[in-house]
Amino acid sequence: MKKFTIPAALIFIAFGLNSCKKLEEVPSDKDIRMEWWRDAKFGMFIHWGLYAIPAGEWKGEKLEKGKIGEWIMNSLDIDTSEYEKLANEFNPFKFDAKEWVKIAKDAGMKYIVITSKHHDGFSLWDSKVSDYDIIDASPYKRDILMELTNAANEAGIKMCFYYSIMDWHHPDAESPKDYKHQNNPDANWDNYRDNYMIPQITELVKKYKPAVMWFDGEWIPEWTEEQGKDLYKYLMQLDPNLIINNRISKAREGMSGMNKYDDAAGDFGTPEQEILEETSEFDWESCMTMNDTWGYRKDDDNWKSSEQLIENLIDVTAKGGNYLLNIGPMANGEIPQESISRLKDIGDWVKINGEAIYSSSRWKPFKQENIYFTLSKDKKFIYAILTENISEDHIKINGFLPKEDSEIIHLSTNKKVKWEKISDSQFSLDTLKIEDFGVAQTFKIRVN
Ligand code: FHN
Repeated sequence: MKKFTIPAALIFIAFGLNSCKKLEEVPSDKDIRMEWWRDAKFGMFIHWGLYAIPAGEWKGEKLEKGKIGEWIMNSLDIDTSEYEKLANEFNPFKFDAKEWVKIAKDAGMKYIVITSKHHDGFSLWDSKVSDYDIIDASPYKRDILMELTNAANEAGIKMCFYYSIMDWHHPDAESPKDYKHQNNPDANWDNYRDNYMIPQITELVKKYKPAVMWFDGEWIPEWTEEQGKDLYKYLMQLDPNLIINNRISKAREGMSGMNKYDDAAGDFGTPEQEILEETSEFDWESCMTMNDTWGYRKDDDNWKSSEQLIENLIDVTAKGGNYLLNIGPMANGEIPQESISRLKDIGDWVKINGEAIYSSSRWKPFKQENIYFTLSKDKKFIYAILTENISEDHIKINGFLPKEDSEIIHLSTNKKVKWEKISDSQFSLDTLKIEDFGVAQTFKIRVN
């Protein structure tokens, strides 16, 4: 229901006046704030909104191959007055928050980030400053964000919200200089920001207490680093435990997602559809689709294999990042079967090998030929994750030695593995000639 929350806007403006100073936080405080996130490693991204209805096709016209479903309004140049009618049809009668959370949990995901509002401007909760939301504009009239938050809390999964700064629906954010389907030359960005966007974000943080606010759509010229810093500072006052991605600022370096300058607002970098080549000192999370689209497209069948997704998780973890893997549910509330089956495969792998992933940190080097390494939180174990079977019965590992007289355990079989010192920095390890190799095999090596 629409009701302006002026106080939130005023608080934000007040911060804005004396802002630009970076939020003062000592590194150890940041370490405490980030601890659960760094341990989590694996999360579910959910892109869900009105765009799931056209699912890549508008009045018989199909999106080109490779175009993403949630951008249909822009890609097919659909007028706001036409697109917004989709809200009358949004009735996901098969949506089951507990089921979604269970699918994420069984896959080994520790947090969920859902699009509370994507670029199309439609909100998945009952926003007090908007009529363009699930309660006021759709026949469904259920607070999707609250149902997911409750289910996630119950399951011990952290609930997080994506929020698009750019908004193709609000008249004051609809400047034609940004996109051709926008048509308000008198758009008043400050009005949108202070009386709509900030109150919406405030509602989300206060009412649902998300663990992460995941911003996007920051590249438009109306948004500046200064506004990003103001918003970061404001949100940290609202909830000092909140974690915020770097897209609150202007520092993101294209799809590689890391910051192109220092002192930008935000806690972690956001490579998109990419995995960093090397590790980074700055926290990062690689977000990725399972096929080519974020929002559901009925004709997108370019699915990555389960093997590829598991190897991505290993690769990201070994390089010290998090992996945020996307699903694009259908308009009726169902998750595509192709996504469910891949998540099940990943879940099966992490059930056995998860201790090499969760709470681990990176080991240098993170990889030696086809062996990835991670280090346990207590630094007692190095995990060697072999991603390709080898014909020999042993592998040589360089750079460290197992603790004297210790045992190496093969996680899939729980068998003890023979090892032999070759030199002060090299040993060989019996790979057991694994017949049913699967995607990757983990060896747990005691080092301290
Ligand atoms: O434009 C969006 C896109 O639709 C999707 O939400 C991705 C996810 O990271 N981010 C944007 C582009 O950077």
